[in-house]
Amino acid sequence: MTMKEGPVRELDVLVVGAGFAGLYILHRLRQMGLKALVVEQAAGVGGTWYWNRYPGARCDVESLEYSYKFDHDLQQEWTWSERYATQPEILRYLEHVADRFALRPDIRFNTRVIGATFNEETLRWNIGTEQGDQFSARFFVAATGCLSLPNHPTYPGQSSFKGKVRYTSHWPHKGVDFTGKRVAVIGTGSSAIQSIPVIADQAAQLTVFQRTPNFSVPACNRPLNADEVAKTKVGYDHFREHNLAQSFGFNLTLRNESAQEVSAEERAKEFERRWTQLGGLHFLGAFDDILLDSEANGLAADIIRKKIREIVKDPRKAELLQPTDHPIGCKRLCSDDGYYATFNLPHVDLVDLRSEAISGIDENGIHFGERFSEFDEIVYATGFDALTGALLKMNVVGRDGRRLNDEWMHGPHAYLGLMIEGFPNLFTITGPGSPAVLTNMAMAIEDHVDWISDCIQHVTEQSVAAIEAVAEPQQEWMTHLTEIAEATQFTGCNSWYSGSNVPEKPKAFALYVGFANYRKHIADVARNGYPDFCLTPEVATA
Ligand code: NA7
Repeated sequence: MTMKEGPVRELDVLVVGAGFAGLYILHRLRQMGLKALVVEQAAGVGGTWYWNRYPGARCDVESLEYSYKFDHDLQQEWTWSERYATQPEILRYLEHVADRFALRPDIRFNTRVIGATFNEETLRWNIGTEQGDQFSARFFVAATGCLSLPNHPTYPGQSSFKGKVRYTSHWPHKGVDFTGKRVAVIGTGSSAIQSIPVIADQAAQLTVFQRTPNFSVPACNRPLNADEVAKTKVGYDHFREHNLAQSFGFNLTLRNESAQEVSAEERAKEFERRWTQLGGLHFLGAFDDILLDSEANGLAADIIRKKIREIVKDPRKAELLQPTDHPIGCKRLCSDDGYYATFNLPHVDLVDLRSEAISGIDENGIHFGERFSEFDEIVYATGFDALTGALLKMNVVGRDGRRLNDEWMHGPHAYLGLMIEGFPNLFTITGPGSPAVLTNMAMAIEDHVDWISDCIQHVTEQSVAAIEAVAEPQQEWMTHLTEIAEATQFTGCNSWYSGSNVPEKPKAFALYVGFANYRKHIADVARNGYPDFCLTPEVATA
């Protein structure tokens, strides 16, 4: 990036992103008396919850868990209305947090970072924005989110389409009324599975274009009653500690037994309880080997395949909806509200893109296989360039002119998912190399923010000018992480977890499986004074 001439604003810390991560770290840094600024490309706070406003959007982690714990009063004052919060409610919560802690004056909205270069003489980051701002910051924090850069497929003739084009990841703020419309939805991941039943309610005709059938379980969402909320609030600290000690940082209601060691009746009973009462991700907690052992995984997958056959009346659709090419949980398990039953509606159709690929889009509709259908609206629910996409979009250049995009050409390498060798004083919140999306993100973010803030405090107190990850421990960390992942079911499919949903992106699974072990490990690293990091002392001035 060529920096424009003009005034440079000096900061202690520049943070990119005003979602869960950016808001909390801004609060922490200000408490530490540092001069910090958040730069956010959206017009408001919320991160992923600002953009993903598609109908039916909800979090798949329970609302009492998917919220900050750092402030006792905030935790006590805020009351969630449903077991799984909707996007509008989560966004209201984050707006409330921004106001409650008066964060907005230190957030620069509608501003996108397009370049960040480490200056080896000053040991500071020079950061430039599309809007022409220039910053010089001692620390640079990427709170850019794991699911922020959309993945949009391209088709011949796409731009000639005369109808409306929608993206679940950038949904219009005023909503969309599909009443009487002929609608195409491309994709069958979480966003599609949540929005399809709602769109089908309105549309005159809905055609779902499916590349890979997905596993989905009823969310079993419901309003929260005052008693259960009060009970959780009374013991909130204990509730949080218990959940943080779980492998994924939230309560999966894990049954500590193998799926293969119980009787067929007992197994069926447990799965049925998960399907009808606990719902969503809790299905994976039915037995403790579902995500570890392919036989156990197959038993869980068979239940869902059977459910699909029972629910979907048309045998052709029921067959097409069967997920058969990947283990359950390998792609993130979807939580739905009537997804499979939607295909019983006479105006809802399903197209299998593996046998009838989209060959082009013209002004009136979509050509697929030997067929053509007219549409008024096309909805792309095609996911994200996850985990690395937003980071790499910032054109980050570290020591010795090393470009992050080159360093990660074959997949991301980072130490603890917090720092990257060659990029001093750059911190990533829930970056590749950490458990990130394999957790309750709200808790993973808080842990990382606390770790990073404490690290900044430590190096400042020790008169350290720069802290950097070191190549060998970083390599060992990535090897360790891969060994753990390969002993699970997570590496057995094409998913956004491994980048294989995006054409040309290197396939690499860079998530640490095991949140409880991970957080203990990073806490030990901090407690032991950051061994395995390279600390450059400040040069004394006369
Ligand atoms: P996902 O889960 O990545 O789903 C995207 C869907 O779009 C998935 O079914 C993809 O099929 C499909 N897709 C992607 N590219 C194409 C093309 N080119 N043609 C047809 N279909 C395509 O993203 P979501 O937004 O639904 O959910 C992301 C996460 O957000 C979710 O897990 C929650 O944690 C919240 P594929 O499976 O790749 O064959």
